Amino acid sequence: MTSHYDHAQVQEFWQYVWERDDVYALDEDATDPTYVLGMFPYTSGTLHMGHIRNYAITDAYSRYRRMQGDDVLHPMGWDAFGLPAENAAVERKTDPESWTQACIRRMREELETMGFGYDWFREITTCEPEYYRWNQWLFNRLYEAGLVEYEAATVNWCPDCETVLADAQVAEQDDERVCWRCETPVGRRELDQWFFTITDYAEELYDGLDELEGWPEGVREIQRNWIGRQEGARISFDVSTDNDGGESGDGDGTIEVFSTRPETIFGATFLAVSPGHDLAQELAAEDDEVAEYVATVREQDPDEVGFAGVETDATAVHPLTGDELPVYVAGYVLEDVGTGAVMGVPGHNERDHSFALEHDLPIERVISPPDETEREGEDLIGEDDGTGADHHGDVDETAPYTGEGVLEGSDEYGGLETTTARERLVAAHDAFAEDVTYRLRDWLISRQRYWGTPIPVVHCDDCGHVLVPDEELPVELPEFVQTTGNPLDAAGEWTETTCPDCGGPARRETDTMDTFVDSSWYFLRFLSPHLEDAPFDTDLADDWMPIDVYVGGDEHAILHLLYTRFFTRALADLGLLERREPIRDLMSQGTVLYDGEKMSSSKGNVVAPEEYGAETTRLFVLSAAHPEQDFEWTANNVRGAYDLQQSLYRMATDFVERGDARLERREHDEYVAREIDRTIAAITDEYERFRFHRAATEIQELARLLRRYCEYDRPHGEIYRRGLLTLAAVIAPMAPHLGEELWNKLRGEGLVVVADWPQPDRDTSSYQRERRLIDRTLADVRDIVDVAAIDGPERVELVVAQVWKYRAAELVGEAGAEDTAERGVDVGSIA
Ligand code: ANZ
Ligand code: ZN
Repeated sequence: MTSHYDHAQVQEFWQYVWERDDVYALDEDATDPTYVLGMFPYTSGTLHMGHIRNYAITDAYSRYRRMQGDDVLHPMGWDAFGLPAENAAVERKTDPESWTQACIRRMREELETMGFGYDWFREITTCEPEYYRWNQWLFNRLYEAGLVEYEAATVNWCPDCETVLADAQVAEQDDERVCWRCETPVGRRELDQWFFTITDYAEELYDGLDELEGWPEGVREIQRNWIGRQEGARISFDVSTDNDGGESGDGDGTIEVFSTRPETIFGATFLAVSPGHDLAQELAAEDDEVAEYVATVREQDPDEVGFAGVETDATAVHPLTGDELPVYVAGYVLEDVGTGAVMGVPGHNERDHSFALEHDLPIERVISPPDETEREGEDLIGEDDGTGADHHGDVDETAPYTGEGVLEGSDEYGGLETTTARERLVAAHDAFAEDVTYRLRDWLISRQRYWGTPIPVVHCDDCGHVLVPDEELPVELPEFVQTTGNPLDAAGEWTETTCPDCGGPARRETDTMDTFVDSSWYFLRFLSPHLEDAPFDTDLADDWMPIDVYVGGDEHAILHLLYTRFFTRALADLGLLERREPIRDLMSQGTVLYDGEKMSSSKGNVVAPEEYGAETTRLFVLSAAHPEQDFEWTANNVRGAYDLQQSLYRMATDFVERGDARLERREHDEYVAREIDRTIAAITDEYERFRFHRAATEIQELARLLRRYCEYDRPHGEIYRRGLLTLAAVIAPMAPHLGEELWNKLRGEGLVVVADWPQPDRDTSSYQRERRLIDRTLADVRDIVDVAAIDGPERVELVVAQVWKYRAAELVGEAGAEDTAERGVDVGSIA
């Protein structure tokens, strides 16, 4: 009698059958399929444990939904462009295309070995022209909609390789930033770069987060912080740039600053504009010192800028006091934040304070902490430093006070709370306008690399930059050549082209797109993967979107998940989509740990899944913890998953081969029948909530019960068979090969993958309650036995009394019963 489950053979057989019967293909006429998606993998060569866990989750859930009768969309594809492939190719003396395709072959085989059920007809690969042409087509649409900008931006530059370096290509060496290739210190350079103006959507993207109820609050909060909504006001200052006798010194006008604390205005002692501000440019044209400073800052690393700056000939007029304030150009003021200009309030802002110290500017306190105002006559400045500095106005080197409080030395606003003063000032003065700004920056999509989507633009001396017309797409990548800089710059023939507008000679854009562009809309391509005249089918998208469940690592909380939201909204505004949010439920899976560290190939601690067989790995990763929890990979627990399979297989084999069953009913049969129904109800509930680990526990318990059932007496044939079939069905989403094998043994026909999800034969709600009561009683008994063993029998009476009181309270207050059941009795505190 062979009752050993030979996983390799079983896996291969059922994988063949699933493919033959095309069981994962989605019916094209489905009206509203359940869309279950795992973040598609970057084609790095092999799957790691994070991938396996990710895809085990989506696979189990999609199989469960299919058995519940849903149409299910569960596709897979490859995030195939990117710098690592270019590096790998250079290292292995091949080209990125061959390397990537080899990775895809290997990874696809691994996915198939694991038995993940994908609709492979929908497979997409982002590095193939039939995919990336749509990146280019979408670029054109975004461009036409005004969402693309071409602007100078500062980039890392290696003077030796004469190339732009991505941040990831800049290495840290003895506190210096050096080129990863030649170790030359890296400089900065201004280059024209392509941007998507995601900032146009900042407000929407921020507000929309409130409605994403199916997203973890943590991810929403990370996005909120990233978008960085700031309420405040714009304040206008009259500025005069008249310098004595200057010929072109008639550039009078106003500067607007943005401040989150407009009520600190009485403490403003200077104005500062960023080196990129119009006023700085204007002044630089006349003032060598300013020009020199502007030029140095531009070449500096952001962390070198510090609080240097240059005073200009311009002066600003304080809108409330009429005082004249000096105007500086300062690198700490960022060009693309707020208005690119600030009022300097050194008494209450850290950066302004540092600047004031460096340039000997007055530091004034105009806000005091709420509790200090009462203490009449006391020194109100800063944390008391014992210098005895008196009332505001004096230079004081203590830290600025950045909190809320009460205004002082602020004319008629003195004595008001900061929040009140803020509102009144903004309402009362024309120079103030309420404003909201966002910290979010535009999305720089230019990469000076080869392995990405060519940006579909041509540069013409006469016409400027011109879009490549849709009918000429895709602009395909030329053959790969290995050079120091961007291989596309070296592709002479490829770069030379003609201008689509005037027909004159022109140069192709050699920047490629950030690979995050590829992943910003791939979930839409899965709907109609072979469509030839559009990136996706709008009608289908309206029917099938959103993604019902999206599972992936939380390292994507910002970039990827923000870009997908941006793209979806932009596409909706282009009329290509109705929905404005792409993802209903989001799940961030936890990390798989090994000896306390993240299991990763870079740490060399990845346990290759094939070592254990697909089923063991799948069962283990799902049963170890809730999908959102981290867990430790341990040989023991892996063994547990393996043993469960063997045991279920043996039970089914023994039953089928011996058929040693009873026909007439006995008393205890009813209990077993009820337990089967109860288990079905409980497991259904766990699957609905992604609690595969608890479903696995239920499975184990039912299996144990059925084994005892057989040991006690010959089992009732029908009941026992129903128990085994139930196990086959409910384990199938997690362990599909085993599920098929058991199903087939017991029924001799049909596939569990397309079977109906089991239903209880009766109302199980009362069994659930009974079961909980039994569990609790058992737990109590166990605790009491422990106490007896440790503290001796004399404590038992006390503990029993406490437990009784606790349970009685629970029965009375029904509402809290569920929680307390999970917490159990803390015997430690009782004893
Ligand atoms: C005056 C002021 C007084 C400010 C005060 C703050 C406190 P945080 O600091 O992150 O909350 N700001 C505005 N535009 C800027 C730019 N382009 N570059 C650098 N800093 C800029 O951000 C809000 C504050 O950042 C703004 O409010 C402004 O300084 C500064 F007691 O204005 B505040
Ligand atoms: Zn032209």
